[in-house]
Amino acid sequence: MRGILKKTLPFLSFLGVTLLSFGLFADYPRPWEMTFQEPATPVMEKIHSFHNLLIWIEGGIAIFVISLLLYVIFKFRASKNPVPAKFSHNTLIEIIWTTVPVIILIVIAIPSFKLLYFMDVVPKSELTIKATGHQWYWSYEYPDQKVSFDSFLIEDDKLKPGQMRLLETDNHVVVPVNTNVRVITTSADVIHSWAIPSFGVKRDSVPGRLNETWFNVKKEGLYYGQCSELCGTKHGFMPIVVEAVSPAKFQQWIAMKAPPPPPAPVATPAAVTPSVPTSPVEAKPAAATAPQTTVPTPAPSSPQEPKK
Ligand SMILES: [Cu+2]
Repeated sequence: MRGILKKTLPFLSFLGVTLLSFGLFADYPRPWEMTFQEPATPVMEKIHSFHNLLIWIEGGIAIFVISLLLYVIFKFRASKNPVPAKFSHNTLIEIIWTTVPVIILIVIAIPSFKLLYFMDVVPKSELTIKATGHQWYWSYEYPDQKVSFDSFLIEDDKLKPGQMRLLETDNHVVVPVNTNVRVITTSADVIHSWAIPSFGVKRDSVPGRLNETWFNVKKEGLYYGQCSELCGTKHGFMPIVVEAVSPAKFQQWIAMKAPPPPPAPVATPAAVTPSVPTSPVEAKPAAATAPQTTVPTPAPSSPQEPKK
C-alpha cells in the first residue's frame, strides 16, 4: 500500500498542480495510463462503450480457448490415454464451431457499423473550423467568423508552471460546449493528422484534399492532442490544444480575435457633410445653415444686377 502511494504521489501532485494552474478540467495523456482518456464527446463515449463490449467478448473467447486447451492437455495426456482416438469428423461439433463464431461476428458488426456511421456522417454543424497542417505547426481558420491564426508548440524553456511539455501551444482552438463543430482539415506540405484522443477524433490532413470530421464537447476545459501521422523530424512537436468554453465566452473570444471593421472610405468634403452627420447635435446646425448660406444667395450681389 505504501509502495503504491509512493509511486502514485508524484503523479497525483502533478495532476493537482496542473488542474489548479488551469483552474478547470483538462484531458491529456498521463504517465502509465492503461486505458482511454475520459470521453469528452458523444463519439468518444460510444467508442468507449464499444471497446468495453469487445473486451468482454474477447476475454470470454480467450478464457474459453485456454480452458479447452488445458482440459485437452491434461485429460488426453499420453500417460493417461496411451491409445489415441482415430476419428477425424464430428458433424455436430463442426456446425457449432462454424455458427458460434458467425453469431459472435454479427454481434460485433452491428454496433461497429452503427458507430462507424455515427462518426463518419457530420451532423448539422453550428461552427466550422479549418485546420491546416504545416511542417511543423497547425494553422486554423474560422471561415464564418473571419478568424485565423497559427498555433505553435511552446518550447521547453518558455513553459509556465503547470504547462505540459510537448503538448502546450501558444494559441488554443477555442470552441463552445454543446455545439456541433465541423472540422475540415488539409495540409500545406505532407500528410499530417488532426487528432484529439478524448474527442475520438483522428482525421488525416492530406495536401490537396479536404477531409472532414466533427465533435461536440460536453464539458468546459482543455483537451490535448497531437499530430498523429509521421510527417517529418518534428512530427512530435506540433500539438493541438482545444479549449471548450461556454457559448458566451466563445462570442467574447471571437469578438477579440475577429479583425476590426474596415475604415470608412475617405470621401470629398462635399459628399461628407450632408450625408454622414457624426451626431444628431452636430447635424442640426449644418442642416439649418446650409440652405441659408448656400442656396438663396442675395440677389443684389449677383453679377447680373448692374446690367438691369
Ligand atoms: Cu504532422
